[in-house]
Amino acid sequence: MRSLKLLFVSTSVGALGSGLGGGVELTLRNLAIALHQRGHSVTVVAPDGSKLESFSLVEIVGNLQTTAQSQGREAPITMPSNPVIGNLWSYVRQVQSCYDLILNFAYDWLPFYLTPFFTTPIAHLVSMGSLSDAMDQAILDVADSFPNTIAVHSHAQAQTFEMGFTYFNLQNGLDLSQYQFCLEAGDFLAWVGRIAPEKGLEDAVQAAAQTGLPLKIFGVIQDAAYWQQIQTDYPQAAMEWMGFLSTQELQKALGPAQALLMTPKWVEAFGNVAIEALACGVPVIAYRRGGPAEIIQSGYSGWLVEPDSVEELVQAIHKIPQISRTICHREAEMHYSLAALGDRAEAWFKLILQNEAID
Ligand code: HBI
Repeated sequence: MRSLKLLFVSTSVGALGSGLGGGVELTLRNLAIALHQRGHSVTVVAPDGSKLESFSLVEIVGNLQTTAQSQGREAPITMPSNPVIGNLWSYVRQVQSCYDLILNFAYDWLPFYLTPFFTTPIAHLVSMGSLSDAMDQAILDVADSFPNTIAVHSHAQAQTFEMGFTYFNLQNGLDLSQYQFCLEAGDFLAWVGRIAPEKGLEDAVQAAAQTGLPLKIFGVIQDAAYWQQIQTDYPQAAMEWMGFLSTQELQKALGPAQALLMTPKWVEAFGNVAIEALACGVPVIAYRRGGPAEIIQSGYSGWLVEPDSVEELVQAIHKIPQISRTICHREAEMHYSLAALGDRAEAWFKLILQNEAID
């Protein structure tokens, strides 16, 4: 495939490196690295204050968007005065002819609405499941008019958009060179994620307590009241909050875990923490729900259990010795490396640009 000139347009809820952009920041960086490694040129345009090592970054001023997941299904389409999302796409329109393909990472109405007005093709990586009727319709309109230009991270995420549309399942990927394979297991269980109700931490605490294994908890305390309630409800549980660690520190502390517990109450679009655990050789025990259920092969790289069943979590914890940590590590290498992500991204771009000579 010939070298493409790619323009990445970042999420609109925060500057890159601020953490406000959540999983999308990691995805954007990993995709840029994967595609750069294959000889494509990547330019990133993002809100003012963004940081992204070793890529040309264009910073755009303006007021950030309100996070889509904090709105309701009937939420109207809104933008603040001097919206950064509007300024981002005004810049993109001016420079579009310098690029072969534009990749949108924002979960906002404007980029989807503007798609037919652009001459350079726009590919959209949808970062979350269905959240509002307005966004569903905007995504559907683009999927209908521009086949293959919508990508998601899992089939489960795509299925949350009831109306159904053709999509490309990009899944996700990590820079595995940052994760150390840890063959010997220690004597604790792990849980990683934002400490918030949709992540179901209370189930992991109950399950761990029933097995007598301590639970190490990693992640930002997003909902302090929720965290306080868990400590009040389960005073006997051997659990320890390890803080919100950098990738380097997280993988070091996570490596010796007997297993990672994933207890999502909502449909996780993907579940990056599942592939971080596999990369370290840590089996994953997860509810059969959302992205993690498409990453973990039950009995092979971990165990998938009936959603919301603490009892089945406990049974799976007793079956951890049946899982090979070497196989967990190899699963990450095979499907979730930057090379694997780059393969999928190129296949997606080929589908979009198939009418143009890019081979
Ligand atoms: N909300 N309005 C809006 N726009 C985004 O781009 C967006 C968001 N919420 C979350 C989000 N992006 C990212 O954190 C994804 O990683 C989920």
